[in-house]
Amino acid sequence: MSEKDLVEAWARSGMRRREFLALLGAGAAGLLARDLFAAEAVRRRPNILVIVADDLGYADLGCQSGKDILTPHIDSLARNGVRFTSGYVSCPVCSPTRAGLMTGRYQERFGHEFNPGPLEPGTGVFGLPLSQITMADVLKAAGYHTGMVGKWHLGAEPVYHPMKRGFEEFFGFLGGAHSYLNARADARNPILRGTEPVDEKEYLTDAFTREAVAYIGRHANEPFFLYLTYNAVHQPPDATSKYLDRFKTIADERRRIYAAKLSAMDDGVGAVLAKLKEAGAYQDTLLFFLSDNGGPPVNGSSNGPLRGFKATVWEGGIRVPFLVQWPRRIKGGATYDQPVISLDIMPTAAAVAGGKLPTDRVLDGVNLIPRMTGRRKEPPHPMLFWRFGENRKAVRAGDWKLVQQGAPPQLLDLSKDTGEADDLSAREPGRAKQLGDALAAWESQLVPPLWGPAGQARAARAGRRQGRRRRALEMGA
Ligand SMILES: [Ca+2]
Repeated sequence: MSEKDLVEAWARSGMRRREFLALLGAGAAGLLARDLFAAEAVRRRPNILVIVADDLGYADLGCQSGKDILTPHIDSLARNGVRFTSGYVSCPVCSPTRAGLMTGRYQERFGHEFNPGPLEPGTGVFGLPLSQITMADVLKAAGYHTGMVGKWHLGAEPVYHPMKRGFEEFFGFLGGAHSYLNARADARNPILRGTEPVDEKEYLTDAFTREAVAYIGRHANEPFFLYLTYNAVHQPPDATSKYLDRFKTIADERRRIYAAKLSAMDDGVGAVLAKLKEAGAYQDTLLFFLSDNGGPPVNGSSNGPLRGFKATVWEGGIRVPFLVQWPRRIKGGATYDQPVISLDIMPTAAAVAGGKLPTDRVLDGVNLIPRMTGRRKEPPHPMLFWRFGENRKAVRAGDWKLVQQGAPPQLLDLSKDTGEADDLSAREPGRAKQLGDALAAWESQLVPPLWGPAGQARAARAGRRQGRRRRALEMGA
């Protein structure tokens, strides 16, 4: 029996694959059918596209109840995918969240607790420790092409470059922020193609979109992983008239510039989706969209009903827009209310890619696909934890959350108190203690931070550069 005959016989049978294989048994035809089905499964593995926005508020997208900024393309991800209403990141600031996302692990397990601070290549030893296996490592090993466009913020030294951490292509910058209008404004933090500085002329958000679209064009015929990390809508407040002119009705200047920056990113997501469709890859792309932390007051963002903002462990710092679509497999237009976290992205991607996750270390994320299809009903995470220094810690278990934000712990019932206004710790001391004990047990698994908060790091740089460099390299090796 030829391959063609076998496929036609299966199509005529109307059977499930498993039934068809059972009918064929262990003979030559059965073996051939097994090989064919396995090969097709490999060929049809979805592309993986992770789009990270920077400092985007919880309530600024149309699909998140935003009113004054139209975001039709990002909203389409909610319409055609799943919107997670309690989607969290593992830190309220940029770099640690990205370290967790890239590894599927609470970043405090390996000391990546704080931002590296202002970028100073040649002086900093900060970076995602080399002991850590990245999502790009795993997907590359599974046969995916791996590319990155955008902000890295996981180390500026050559040893931490994205192309040393599993990515085969890179276009973007290594630091934590960048001018959108003048690529040469920051000579120490250039726009790079691979490792070479380029003289970028376009508005940076548009440039990242251009590069992402080109990447998809180059790699649509193989399974690919694209990590597209816009620095929009992070500071500085740079926007062009093309986008500003859309928001003449917004009187507040800060909000108007923010709207323009967000609108540029929304156009970018639209261009990426259009390219996926043009390349015939739209149905078979698993796409994540999220912000790396909550909106900060300085950029004009809004976290809506949530308390707090970037750099706090109130909901406004850690609960973010979190959208996932996979048209081939996941029914669109759904919302999912159980808490999930950015740490889930790597295990989910590895599961659909047939990638091998490391087994010699604790992973904290879980595969979200069975939750999205409804096959598994239990909450993905009985508890979620946060630590951002000694004064900012939190734990969420079901609807309950214990928050220690520079003050004695407060106990909150998120089912009734989205805005975290009503401290119930005096009324429910037993529950508060239980959550506090769980937090302490989790903390006992963590290591001390590899570096301090940015201000301390700057001070330390002057006096203890050599010692710290040795220590960080030792711990990272
Ligand atoms: Ca950020």
